[in-house]
Amino acid sequence: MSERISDFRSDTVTKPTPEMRKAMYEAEVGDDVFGDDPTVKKLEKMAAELMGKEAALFVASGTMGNAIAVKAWTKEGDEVIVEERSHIYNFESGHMAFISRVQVRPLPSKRGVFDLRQLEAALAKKEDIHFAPPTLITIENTHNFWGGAVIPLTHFKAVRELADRYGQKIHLDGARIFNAAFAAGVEAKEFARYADSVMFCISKGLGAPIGSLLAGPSDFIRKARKIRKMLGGGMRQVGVIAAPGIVALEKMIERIPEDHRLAKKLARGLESIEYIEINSEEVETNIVFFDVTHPEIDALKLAERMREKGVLAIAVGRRRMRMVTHKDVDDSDVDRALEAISEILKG
Ligand code: TLP
Repeated sequence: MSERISDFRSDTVTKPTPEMRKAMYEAEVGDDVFGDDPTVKKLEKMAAELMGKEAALFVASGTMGNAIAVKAWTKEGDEVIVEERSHIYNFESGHMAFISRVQVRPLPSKRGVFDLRQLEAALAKKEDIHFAPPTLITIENTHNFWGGAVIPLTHFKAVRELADRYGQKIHLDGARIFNAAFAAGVEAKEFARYADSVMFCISKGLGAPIGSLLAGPSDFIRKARKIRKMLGGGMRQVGVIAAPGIVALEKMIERIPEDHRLAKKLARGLESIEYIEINSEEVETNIVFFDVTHPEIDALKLAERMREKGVLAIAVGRRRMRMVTHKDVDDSDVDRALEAISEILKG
């Protein structure tokens, strides 16, 4: 096993910068359940402003932010419309059933973009006695399991129009909203304005160690704060973990295009390796999915052999792999990964 590790498993693996560690050390703190932590308040205010919303709430994780949002917008027995590959539906341990007791209706999509006729058909059933009433639509941007795809603003606008026509709320899973914003050449709040609430993560491409922010109208955030408390997420001197989040929002957003450049480079390199199937044109942000078509080496085996060479990636299926770029990998890590993969598949 090699000493140096090139870790492409996720952008969640990023370590806090020295500036973040210093901010943690120096953070002014107070009891946040009493509303006394000035550092948390500052982070929440910054988050609300960035998303163009009235208020925001600091939560432990993206999953917690999404779970609280669903709980706050729905009542048990409601239906929540999600995209079939979405994180909130597939990778959050079923909190919608467990915590909110709602029914989930997954709809297919083209790279995260709903067929609007299908979406309208799902909403139009609302008055029928047979059906669970839909009350919430969730959208994910960028869309993780569509390979970091960017959902265009035009789609947000169209979904908003339908949501308004049928009295629905929209929650945006914006775990990587700044990646979407850079790729689309707009500000993050341009997406958020079509949603009633938005969750975004500071613990991914922005490099903070912990946490996410949930933003929305003041009364929604008041309710969300109460739900967070019920879930055991009311913490005390939280400033020590909010402080690196402030550094993340001030300093790290602007470096995100670098992750996109590296992902593109990785995708183009993979394209020229035999037994790899990928369309590098589809790589829009920092997430790279590809298929392994080797007759003897499947994705699991490839990931294992890569690990022996000090390169980490995730096999997400028998043939499918995911690699994610972030601030703690650079050009030399990408070169090394390409070399390792081509060596393994060659021989
Ligand atoms: N995604 C993680 C894994 O859970 C797959 C990753 O490595 O990509 N929404 C989206 C779109 C996400 O990608 C994630 C995390 C979350 C929500 C949840 O965030 P956390 O991990 O903070 O609970």
